[in-house]
Amino acid sequence: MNDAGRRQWLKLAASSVLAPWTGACTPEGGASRIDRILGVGEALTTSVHRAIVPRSAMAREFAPAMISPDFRPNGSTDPQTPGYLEHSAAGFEDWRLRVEGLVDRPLALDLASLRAQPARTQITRHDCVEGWSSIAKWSGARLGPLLARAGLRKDAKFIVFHCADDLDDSADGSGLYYESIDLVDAFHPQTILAYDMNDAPLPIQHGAPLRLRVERQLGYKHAKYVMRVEAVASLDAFGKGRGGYWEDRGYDWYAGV
Ligand SMILES: Nc1nc2c(c(=O)[nH]1)N[C@H]1C(S)=C(S)[C@@H](COP(=O)(O)O)O[C@H]1N2
Ligand SMILES: [Mo]
Repeated sequence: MNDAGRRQWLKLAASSVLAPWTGACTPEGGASRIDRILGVGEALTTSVHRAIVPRSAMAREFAPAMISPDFRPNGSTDPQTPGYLEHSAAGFEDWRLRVEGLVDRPLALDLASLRAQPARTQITRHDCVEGWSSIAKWSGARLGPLLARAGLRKDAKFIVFHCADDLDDSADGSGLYYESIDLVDAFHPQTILAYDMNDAPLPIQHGAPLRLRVERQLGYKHAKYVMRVEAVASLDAFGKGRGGYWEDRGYDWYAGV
């Protein structure tokens, strides 16, 4: 396809696929993944998604009345690793978020310092790959300014989130949840490390004391129980090298909604 042709196609795709897709999606539970509509493999899905929905676009935000009365907890809801149990028993008083890897100034921030960072509050819909959705209000530190404060280096390409929960109760840490995003998502204004849910401190079942919100992607990207944020040049060194706990077990790394 030549350039004019591609532009034509994108216009067509945007008007025939995207318009009804964004306009008609029900507030809860609607099939909103463009790749589901197109029904194609990951490589094409990712490029099509990125081509017709600019990655800088904002995820839809909702009115307070739309907040789900019972937001469904999923995956780990009560981590049992010894370090986590100590922190939760102490009300996360000595807990610190570490920001490290390819940064000039590694950080170790307690919750009070995180609350003093540039923040954002947003009411968004969480879409789980299993087919359910819930809406909540999230407040947290914006990831972009945090990385800038840490002096993110030019060779950093991905941000890895290391979590406290081990889904396999593994002895060697191979079952620890982790996730990763690229810098486009890391610096997106709606990408936050959330400490509040619906105006109250994040409950344990939803990821206390801190969880990622990366609103342009599916639920499993939203790492709960985040202990450490690591800037890296490659994802090869983690798990099976696919960029996340579920990715290592077959899920797509880019999970656009
Ligand atoms: N650390 C960690 N993060 C996680 C999970 C998990 O099991 N452990 N599950 C993921 C999945 S599949 C979903 S749908 C959401 C669920 O978030 P919720 O419990 O707030 O609904 O968290 C995601 N983040
Ligand atoms: Mo999920």
